Amino acid sequence: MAASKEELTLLGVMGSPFLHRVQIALKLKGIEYKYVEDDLNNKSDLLLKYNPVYKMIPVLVHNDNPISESVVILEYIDDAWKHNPILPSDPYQRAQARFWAKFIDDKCVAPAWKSAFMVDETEKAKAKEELFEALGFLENELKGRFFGGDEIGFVDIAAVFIPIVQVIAGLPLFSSEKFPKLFQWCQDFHNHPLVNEVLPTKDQLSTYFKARVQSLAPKNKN
Ligand SMILES: N[C@@H](CCC(=O)N[C@@H](CS)C(=O)NCC(=O)O)C(=O)O
Repeated sequence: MAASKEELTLLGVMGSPFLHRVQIALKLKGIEYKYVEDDLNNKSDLLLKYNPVYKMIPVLVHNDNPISESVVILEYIDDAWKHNPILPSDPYQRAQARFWAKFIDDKCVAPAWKSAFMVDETEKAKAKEELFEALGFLENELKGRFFGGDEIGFVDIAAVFIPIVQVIAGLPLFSSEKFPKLFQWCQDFHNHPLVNEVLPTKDQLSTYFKARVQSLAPKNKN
């Protein structure tokens, strides 16, 4: 399937790891698109129209067909543009990649966020413990330079929040002693030229984090 660039629009907010997942996938495939920055404190009509269910970014709109949920969008991109595949071709390896991407969303994202931003020290320590348990599985899973082997793949892209928090924001989630392979992966992934091109700057990230911490503050107190 081919698409002209004016038919592809991505709604997002700079700094969001979920947005950057999609941007990395589009960059790896060399697909051009129109980027539209949204405002989560004053959501656009476009966002409400295209993602009325979750009202969340990112949303990819292809020929007026909206696709939501970053991991679903990654799979869509890989299905729609077959070159430079993100998922492996072997069915079992594909299932494994999907499993680990789901694991990252279910077990890593929230504890990482809490261990970086939670104010309550007890809750923060609890989140860190949960995060370390989860990262232990990822450390074990990392067999090559990237989760995708020699090249970046689905799981690497799903795990982009790690270098975003650890390297760009400078909020270390873990040390090289604790998870040596993951630590090295984090540097390699962040320094990958295609990835680096779409990652936010420190300033963009700090604006995003401040807004998110404020809007999620009541939830983070629990
Ligand atoms: N599971 C979603 C999560 C996306 C998400 O959390 N987006 C946040 C920004 S980072 C959002 O749009 N939040 C809307 C809100 O807080 O009202 C995905 O993978 O796309």
